[in-house]
Amino acid sequence: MKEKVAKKFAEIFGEGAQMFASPGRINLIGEHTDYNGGFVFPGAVDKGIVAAIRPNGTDKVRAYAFDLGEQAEFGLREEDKPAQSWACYIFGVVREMQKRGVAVEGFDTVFSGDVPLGAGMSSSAALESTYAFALNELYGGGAIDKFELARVGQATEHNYCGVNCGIMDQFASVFGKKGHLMRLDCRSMEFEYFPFDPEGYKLVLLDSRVKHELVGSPYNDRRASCERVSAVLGQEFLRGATMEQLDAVKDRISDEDYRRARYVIGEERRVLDVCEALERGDYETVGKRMYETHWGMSKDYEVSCEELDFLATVAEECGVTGSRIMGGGFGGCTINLVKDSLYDSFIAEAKKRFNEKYGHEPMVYDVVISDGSRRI
Ligand code: GAF
Repeated sequence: MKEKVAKKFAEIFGEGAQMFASPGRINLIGEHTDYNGGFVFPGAVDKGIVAAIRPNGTDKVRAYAFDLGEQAEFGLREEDKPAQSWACYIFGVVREMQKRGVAVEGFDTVFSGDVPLGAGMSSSAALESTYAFALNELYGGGAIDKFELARVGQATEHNYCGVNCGIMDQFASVFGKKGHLMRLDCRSMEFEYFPFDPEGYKLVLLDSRVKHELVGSPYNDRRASCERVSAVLGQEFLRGATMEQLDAVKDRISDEDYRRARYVIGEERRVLDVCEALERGDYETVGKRMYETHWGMSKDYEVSCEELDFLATVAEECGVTGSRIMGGGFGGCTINLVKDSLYDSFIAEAKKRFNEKYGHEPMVYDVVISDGSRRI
């Protein structure tokens, strides 16, 4: 990708670009817990965004999205928000860096990516992290720390893209480390790297290639449910709440909000269980918790869909150790923890049965845990 992007930049804008990259992410477990102040357990992957960038001496950004074949031009002030949604990510990062005192000036840029879109692997966080990292290097003397760079991406989503996301995706993209997952406490922001190389197992993603755009903004609605329940419990976050506390306020909240909170409280426990299980090499427990997460996300949190429930069911029937929907939901991938010996037969069976039912095969991505944002 680097050569391709550099070549395109030279063609459109000339020589002298600097190159940056940031990855997408997987998440082993801990879904919809980040904005509840809870734990997440992501890792960066070997798929991401690569950008070429060079200051152009004007007060305009000229950006070319290689994969779309589209160009956008926009200014650096709040009122200059571009029309194209992809360009809003770059614009948002520019604005958020400025708010943090970085004197961003006009630049030319070309970017390309290989994070599958709509797969729940955070292509948008990869894009944000790439530009946050690059602008920090080019205009900020590298002074903004990595957590703040992750917050720049998150604030971009909130303020310029309409998604009230948590910090997991941008954190994973910026902090990723080859061969390691990261357990992040989204309340204290403390985190730990966990070496991850389960002997005898593989992590593989099955991408249903469906994206269900639900009416309105379902992600923000889920977050709002959690915030309503926290308020009734008198807590800042759902993190730390118990099932007993939730049951005690059951008649003061809607049934829907009750089920949302029940999922989140259960998920907090599952992440910690998985970390403990990993430390003793107990992959059976890891896998069990993954299935529990899947069905919690499907029945209580209601962010799954028929196709992903089907993939998780096929996995279970094939004897796969763990399988669940990954990411925000409403389509995308399952993440599967599969014994090496089962891998080939599971993939063949899942492809065949999914194709019979939905008329296309899922895409298969082997997970390679890789490094975070960097200059390349
Ligand atoms: C999306 C969001 F961007 C994350 O912050 C996180 O909430 C995730 O959904 C669900 O765990 O990827």
